[in-house]
Amino acid sequence: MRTQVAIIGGGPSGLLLSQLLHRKGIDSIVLERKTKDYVLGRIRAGILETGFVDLMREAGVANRMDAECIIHDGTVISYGDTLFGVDFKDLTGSHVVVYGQTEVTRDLYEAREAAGGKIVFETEAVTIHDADSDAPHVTYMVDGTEHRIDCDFVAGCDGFHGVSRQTIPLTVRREYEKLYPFGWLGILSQTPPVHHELIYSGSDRGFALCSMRNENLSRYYIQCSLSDTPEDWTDAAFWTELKRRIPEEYADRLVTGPSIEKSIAPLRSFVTEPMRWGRLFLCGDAAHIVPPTGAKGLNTAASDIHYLYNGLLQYYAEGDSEGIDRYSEKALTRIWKAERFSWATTNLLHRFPDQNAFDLKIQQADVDFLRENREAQSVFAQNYVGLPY
Ligand code: RFL
Ligand code: PHB
Repeated sequence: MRTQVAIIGGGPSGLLLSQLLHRKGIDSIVLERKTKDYVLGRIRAGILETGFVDLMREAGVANRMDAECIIHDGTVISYGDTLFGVDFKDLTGSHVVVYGQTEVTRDLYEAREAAGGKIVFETEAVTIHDADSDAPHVTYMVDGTEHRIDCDFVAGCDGFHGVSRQTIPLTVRREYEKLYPFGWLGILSQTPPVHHELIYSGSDRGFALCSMRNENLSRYYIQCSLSDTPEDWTDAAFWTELKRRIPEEYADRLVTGPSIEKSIAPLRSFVTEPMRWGRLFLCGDAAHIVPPTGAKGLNTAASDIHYLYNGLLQYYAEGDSEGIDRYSEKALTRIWKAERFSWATTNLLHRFPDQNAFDLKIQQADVDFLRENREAQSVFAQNYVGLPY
């Protein structure tokens, strides 16, 4: 088989790239290790920056999102007895939207299938060959048979545990990582959200987040121990702990119900450099991970796709490789700022096992400064709604 761009990974990064390229007449094949149902069953991000929304529009897949998404003009931050709102609209003129990653992925799959796009599921042993030459190719197995795709470029959109990043030799690759000594336990429940905005709450029992997917679907998280498993937490124990970590006025009106999904994610900051090796480009979680506190995971994936898509367009339409040559540099410049914001917001609101009384006073002072200072709120809001591409 031959295609212009071989895309490893059928998550949001890979599908979005494939759909954008298709609209410009550039051919791609997506290889996905799992089944479509498995990919759609993963409950992950819920907050989209306007840059992501614009890309979905450019990809021609925004109709349902435009009809069903919820615009958020601000958020609530709470820390101990301190409670305040950050007004994104007032501070930046912009906003974010609530539309789940599951829905984004579903819309992208529907569009690719409607356009006859080639997506191969349940691929095994995907291997990228000769990425540092002018003629790369990818081999993979399905049902015990080996297949080969010859291509111009390979987009590594295969997430943190994929093969693409590992293809870049260790002599070239440099990795930066920070692990946090806790995870997030998340549940999804068919209950109305406790508040019309998200509530980010630091408490002496640890962090909690009240989020949502729609007016009758809530997503809540609590900071948990890395050794915890979802089975350790009954729904009742989760609700009790959540109520202890959020301001009383919200705890009193929280509507609880059975969880329809419960999972734990460890928190990690990670960046690999460079994001390009020859004709292989890394995008999204394959290249970088942020702790979810800043809602930046999926949004940084989208900015990578923006840079790569425009670079490939420039290459195919004008024969100019400037965009793809500068892909890694452009993507990383934006990513490191999202890494900084996600790290800082995590530090601001979580309890760390080794925090002493001094550290807690500093945390409170940081929160107080943010509450009192419009410029500080403006910096927070600019980062939250998304820095320009
Ligand atoms: P994905 O979504 O991981 O998709 C990668 C796809 O590649 C496939 N794959 C392979 N396919 C073929 N061959 C191989 N060898 C392959 N290896 C892997 C995988 O099956 C998968 O389908 O990466 P992508 O597209 O870059 O998208 C990134 C986002 O998914 C990610 O940044 C966010 O979901 C991060 N994230 C969250 N972000 C937020 O902003 N808010 C959240 O609440 C939030 N929760 C989460 C998250 C990430 C999680 N992970 C990765 C463990 C919760 C979790 C549990
Ligand atoms: C979510 O709704 O899943 C969500 C929202 C905001 C975050 C992280 C996760 O910062």
